[in-house]
Amino acid sequence: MASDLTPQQQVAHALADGVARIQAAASSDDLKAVLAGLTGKKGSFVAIRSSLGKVADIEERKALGQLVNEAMAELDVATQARAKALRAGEFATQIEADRVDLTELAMSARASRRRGRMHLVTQATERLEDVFIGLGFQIAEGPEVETDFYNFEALNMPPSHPARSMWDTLFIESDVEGSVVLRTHTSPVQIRVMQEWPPPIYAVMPGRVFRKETPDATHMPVFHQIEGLVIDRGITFADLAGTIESFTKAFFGPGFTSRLRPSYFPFTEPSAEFDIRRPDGSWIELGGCGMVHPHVLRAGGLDPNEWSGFAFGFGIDRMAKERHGVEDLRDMYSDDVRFTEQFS
Ligand code: FA5
Repeated sequence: MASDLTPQQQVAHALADGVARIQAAASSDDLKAVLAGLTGKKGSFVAIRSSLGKVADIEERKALGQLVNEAMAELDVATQARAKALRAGEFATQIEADRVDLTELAMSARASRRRGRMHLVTQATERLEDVFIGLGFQIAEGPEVETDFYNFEALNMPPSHPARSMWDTLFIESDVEGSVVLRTHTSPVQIRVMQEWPPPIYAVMPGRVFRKETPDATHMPVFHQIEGLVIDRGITFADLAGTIESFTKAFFGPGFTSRLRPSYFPFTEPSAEFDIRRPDGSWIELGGCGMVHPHVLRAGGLDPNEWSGFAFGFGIDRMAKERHGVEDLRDMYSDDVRFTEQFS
């Protein structure tokens, strides 16, 4: 500070200098540094304040103190104004930096043409539904958590019936132990449909089923079935065989044929296993079928003397596997989009 200036001039000089530096601050951080310089230990105002002690006249000292305080207040106002302006500018810069150009995104998505694909089982289910709707069937659905009654008892498997062990059942905790299960097959939906729909019935019932099984190339603990149920007057085994053959050709293509092998299911009599023959001559089992057992018709509220019918249950996952030549069922559940993208 030049010593030839009066104290008043020193204050005015420091104030003008401070305001100029505040206004020149280029960022909030810069402003903080400028303030520290002005009001810190080495700042001009600290020097002025300490020199006040040397002013002998009390009134003059008071007036000078007042002047310094006013100058500090002015500096404060200038600081607030500059800080506000800087914040607004910095906010605008931040917004600009964070801006996402959606038109650019949309254009790059279009350019790479990356589109999702439906899961193979979903594709197969929709195709199965289309084929059966084409054959005159309707679609029905039932719950995945079932009672023992629908999953077993109404399907001609009373408690302790040995056929219950054909399915490794997963139980849900309930008041009556063992009375609630994760359905082991879609056959319980047969009973629900018979109870709700007046015959004649031509229905397919796709859905997820659960079994306590270790996954391997052809088995999953959670998989999908499509149940079929036809109830009408005078339905015979020939209708069942004809329906399955028409379905095989419609779903897999003209190079495929089907065969029925005698088998056992408690809810159908007679019962059969349904295999398809691939164009290379090999066979694969896809499901079970048969004529609906009279006990099952009764559990569904129908008179076996008036109505007869057939039912079938196919594994959808295995159908998808066959249709697309997938080696291992577990690959279909790998959740790897590169796998799904191979099939459309
Ligand atoms: C049944 O579940 C009977 N409810 C089918 C039925 C319905 C018979 C109506 C008669 C009348 P099964 O347990 O065989 O049957 O299973 C049917 C099909 O589901 C099998 O042929 C197979 O294609 C498929 N499947 C069975 N277990 C698995 C599994 N762990 N993983 C994937 N698919 C399976």
